[in-house]
Formats: sequence, structure tokens, C-alpha cells
Amino acid sequence: YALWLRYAPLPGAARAQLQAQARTVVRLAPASPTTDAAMAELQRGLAGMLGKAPATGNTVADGALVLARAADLPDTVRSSLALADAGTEGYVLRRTRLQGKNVFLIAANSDIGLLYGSFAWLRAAASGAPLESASAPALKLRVLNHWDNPDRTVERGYAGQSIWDWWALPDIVDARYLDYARANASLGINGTVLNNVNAKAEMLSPAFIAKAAALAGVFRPYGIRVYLSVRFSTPLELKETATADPLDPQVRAWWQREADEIYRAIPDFGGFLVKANSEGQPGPQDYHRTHVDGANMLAAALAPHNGAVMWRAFVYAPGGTKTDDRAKQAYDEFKPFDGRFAPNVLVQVKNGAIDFQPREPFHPLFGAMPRTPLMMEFQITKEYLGFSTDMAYLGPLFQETLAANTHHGSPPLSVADVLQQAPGKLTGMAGVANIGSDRNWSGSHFDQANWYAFGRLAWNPRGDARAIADEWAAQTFSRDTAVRGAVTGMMMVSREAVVNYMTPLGLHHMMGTGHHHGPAPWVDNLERPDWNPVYYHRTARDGIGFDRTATGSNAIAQYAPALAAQLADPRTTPEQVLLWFHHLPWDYRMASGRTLWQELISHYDRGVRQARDMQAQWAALAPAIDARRHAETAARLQRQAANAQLWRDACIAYFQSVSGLPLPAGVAPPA
Ligand code: GCW
Repeated sequence: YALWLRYAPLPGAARAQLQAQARTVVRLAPASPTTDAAMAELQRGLAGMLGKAPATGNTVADGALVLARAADLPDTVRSSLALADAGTEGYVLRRTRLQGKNVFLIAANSDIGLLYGSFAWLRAAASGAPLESASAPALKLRVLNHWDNPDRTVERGYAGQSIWDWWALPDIVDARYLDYARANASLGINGTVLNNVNAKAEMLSPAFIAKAAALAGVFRPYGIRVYLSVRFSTPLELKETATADPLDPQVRAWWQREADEIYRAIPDFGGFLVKANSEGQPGPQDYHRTHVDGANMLAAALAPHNGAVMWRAFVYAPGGTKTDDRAKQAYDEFKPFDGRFAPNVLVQVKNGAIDFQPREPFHPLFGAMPRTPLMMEFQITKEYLGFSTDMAYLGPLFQETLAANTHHGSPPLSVADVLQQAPGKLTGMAGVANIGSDRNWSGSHFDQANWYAFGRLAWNPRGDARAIADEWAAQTFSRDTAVRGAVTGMMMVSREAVVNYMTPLGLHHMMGTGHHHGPAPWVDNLERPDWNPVYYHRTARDGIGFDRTATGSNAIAQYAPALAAQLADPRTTPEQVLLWFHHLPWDYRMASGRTLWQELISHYDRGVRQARDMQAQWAALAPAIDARRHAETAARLQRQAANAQLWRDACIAYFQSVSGLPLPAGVAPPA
């Protein structure tokens, strides 16, 4: 339950060292709900790590840990800190002399900076990192997207029910909401969309706004703003208007009134997230209007209150007939509107033009809309990566996407650069939450790391997945080098293992229909062609893979010319996405010298071995991990090893059933 905020007792030497840095905790900044929260967290953390909470006060003494805003410091100290770089949310952690005393200073320009600085100081103390540092977030909106429904079910949630107890709110406010706020603030997450993008009109009823306002009250001291997903046809469904046409004056007036009402209840309300004209959701196209018409109407309603619209680019046509390749639709629909969205609109682009697969190439919209703020949407919940049963640490997946070279711009921009591209404009990153009512919050202990990694990378999209895993493991399991090293090692392999045993070499969308767990590459009879796995892998007698070059759907043309040229040729296409872009014969020669068929089998086999290795590595950690968390993880790893084998055997048997190929020499048939 404690997540990474366990504040476990430190070993002797480290304890003495830390004690010397925090003999007392002194607040020079004025009291406020946010600095109260910082003081409380420092007290809690130090009590845990040192065995005893230090005294607090406002007198500077040697060995004090001091919380101070720029305005609270003498000029000489202030000017030595380079606080300008900290901006409105960053912090500086520095040993210094203050009023003639040796102190450790947590300094910032704002109260929220002090809270973030306090969490950073505690993180460093708990994980044994250097206490001195300075940091500021690279993106403005760092937001969780809950896919939580008013009935407390969670779409693609694997951690129990929604943590929002809608029925009890607003009168009964669960203490857990405060821990939720602490955990998010510890990472710098500063927004939360409370409800599912497949939104219900009732979310905008006065009753729900009051519930959202109660949550906003808990989150406010922690710098977290509340947002809501809205259903585009809300006024029509609530029978307040005769249409939901975004250019209809009555509809526009309704949204304006609605926004005003929300802001009366929640003065710092963040804004709206919208899924429109996608998977059957209503939207402006129902009225022959555009995404721009729809987004800008909502933006106009929110603008007087400084609210933002996050308009999703995850769209695909009903019937699957609009284009020959679902991967192309978002680009086709949005690229022409570059520069036409209101300044308080961000276009939220899903990671992957298909759908949060274990591996997808980065979305071609990144870099293609230089005049529009684009927001990244990652999925933290593991819809396609084995739910919360299989271990898959997503840090490497997020990092791979953020670091990808778009080949747009000069010098060429990475995806992370694109997210930061629009100076003075809104920037952001969203993560579809994996949080639920389970005692461990995320369905499994290791899934907590995915929430953690998302938050750390939303703060710094250039962060390193391994360093983040190590830092998480140190706080969550043990500071011991061998233990955290072993845990980090497993984590760093886990996502690639999943790719290997599910969808290696660029294969995608072969998961079981509807639930998306387990293999179902053979499914070909769903009501929409682009829901069928066979649509994506195109296994045939002659070969396998989706031709997205000029001889096929030509989706590669949506990338910058230099990248498109590279992807046009299988020889210059990275093998890890080879079958995403090419349909190739079974005897195609891979870089290893093996045939494609052999290589495919070796990936599946490697995935199975990696899953078994993780199981063995975890078993060896038994003496170092508490029995309960060890057993709960061991059970999942055992299931994962079985799952990996099922995937391998099912996929290979299926490929054989179509290709007629025997297993290559030297490969033993499954036991
Ligand atoms: O493909 C999908 C998921 C849906 C989800 C949708 C989306 C919220 O399977 O469950 O709906 O993506 O991202 O809108």
C-alpha cells in the first residue's frame, strides 16, 4: 500500500549521515496547505528512515533542513542558487550557509516547488542518491487518465474497482485519496482526468460535479488539478439542446454555462479530455463539422477560466472502410488542421498509430504538426502486455518512443523534443492509469513501477528507464546494491520478453478478442475487419507481415521523407519493426543469417526463456524480500512463464497451419 513512499529504516551509517542533514526541519516559507503538506511529508519520511521524527520550527540552526522560497532568502544566498532555472514548479536542493549556520536548503520559487523539492530530497535520501540536485519539469501538463466509469468499473483496469467511490462522495472522502495525491505529487504529476474517455453524459450533472469538487479539494494542496472526460453529445443527451452541433449557438451557450458552473465548484478545474468520432463515440463529424470545430467550441467555453482541452487523435472509422489501413487514419484526419486549433487545445496522440501495442513505431503525427501542441498518451495499464499478471516494466517502452528520431526539423527532433516544441504554448504527457481499489493499487507490486516511471518521464522525458527502475527498486524493495541490481535487471528484460513471446519483429494486435489477453492470431470473423488479428499480421502461404510501403498501404509516407526512405526498404528497416512495415517471404534472410521463419521462432523461444529466467532470478531473491510480496510476485511469474509458452506454441502452430512449413531443423516441437 505504501508504494515507493515506504521510508524504510536506513542502515546505521546512512542513518547517521542523514541525521546530520536534518537535525531539525525549519520552514522559512509561510504556512500554506502546500507547505504544510511538505512539512508533514518530511516529518513522515524522516521518522520512517531515522526511527524518530526531528523537531520542527522556524529558527535556523546548524544541521537544519530548511524550506524556503526565493522571497524568504537573503540576496546572497538566493543569487547563488540559480533559482531562475527552477521556474514555477522546480526546486534547488543545496547545502549552504544561512544566517551563519550550515544548513541543507530546499529552495523554490513557489510552494509547489517546495513540495516537489521535499519529495525529491526524500527520494534521494531513501535511495542513497546525492542529496544535492536541481530540477524543473520539461512539460506543463503531467496528467493521469483514469478510464473509470460512474459505476466503479474500470475499462482495461486490472487492479480492482475504481478508487473513486462515487456513491459515497462527496460526503464521505476516503483517506486513500490523500495517499493518491501524495504518490502523484512525489512524481510531479499535476493533473488527473477522473473518468473514462468513453464518457457518460451524467458526469456533467451537478451531482457528479460536487463529487469531483470534493476530490479536487483533497488534491489541491498537492498541486493536482482535476479534469473530466466529456461526451460530446452531453447537452443533447441531457435534453438541454436539440442538437450537439458545435456551431449551433445554443449548444455553444450551453457549454459556456456548463464551464462556468464547473468553475464555480472547482476554481482550479483543469479542463476537458475528449474522445470524439472514434469507436462509436459521438463527435462533431456527426454534424458534418470537424475536429477543429469541436475542440475550439469547448476551448472557447474554458478559455475565460484558463482551462484546456485535450482532444484525442485516436480515431478510426466505423466499418474500417475509410482507409485501407487503420494506422493511417489519425494522421489523415489531423495533419490538415495543423495550426488551426485554439491556443488552449492540445491534440493528445496515442503512443502507436494502432493501439498501445507491446512495440509500435512512434506515431507519425509527432513532428508533422509543428504549429499544434501535441500531447503524448501512454498507456500505463497493460491492456496488451499481460494485464497485471505478467511482469512488464514499461520504462524502456516509454523511453524508446520518447527518444525516437522523427527526422523532422533540423537538427532532427526526437519525440521528446516535439512534445516540448511549442514555446509559450501548452505542453503535456498523459498516462492511462493502472490504479484501482486493490490494496497494492496497481494489481501487482511491479505494476507500481509503471505508474512511477510514467510520472518520472512526464517530468523529464529524457530520463533513463534503468536509472528510474533502480531508484524505484531501492525505495520499494531494498537499498542493497545486489538486491536492487537484481530487481532492476529483471525489470529491464521484462518488456522485451513480452514482445518476444507475444509479437516479435513488428507483429501486432494478435491478442485475444475483446479481452486482449493471450494469443488469438487466427481470429478473422469479427464485425469489423480492422478488429481481426489476421488484418494485421497477414500470415499467408508466401510470407508474413503488413506491407505499409508504396506497394501496400503506403503508411510510411506519413513519416518525414528521410525516415520514409529508410522504411521503404526492409534492409534499412529496424528488425524490431520489420513486419510492421513489410510483408516478407518466410525464407527472407535476416541480419543474423537465419531465415525469417527461423528468426521468428527464435524470438518466441527467447521470450519463453526470458520469462523462465525472471522466475528463477526472483526465486533467488527470496531471502531479501518480505515473504508476502515475494510470494505474490512469484505466483505471477509462474503464470507468466506458462503464458509465454502458450503464446509461443499457439503462434507458431498457427503460422505453420497457414504456411505449411515444418519446424526448422534443430527446433524441438513443444513438449
Ligand atoms: O482500443 C482501445 C481499447 C478501448 C479504449 C480505446 C481508446 C477507452 O481497447 O478499451 O477505450 O482504445 O483508447 O479509446
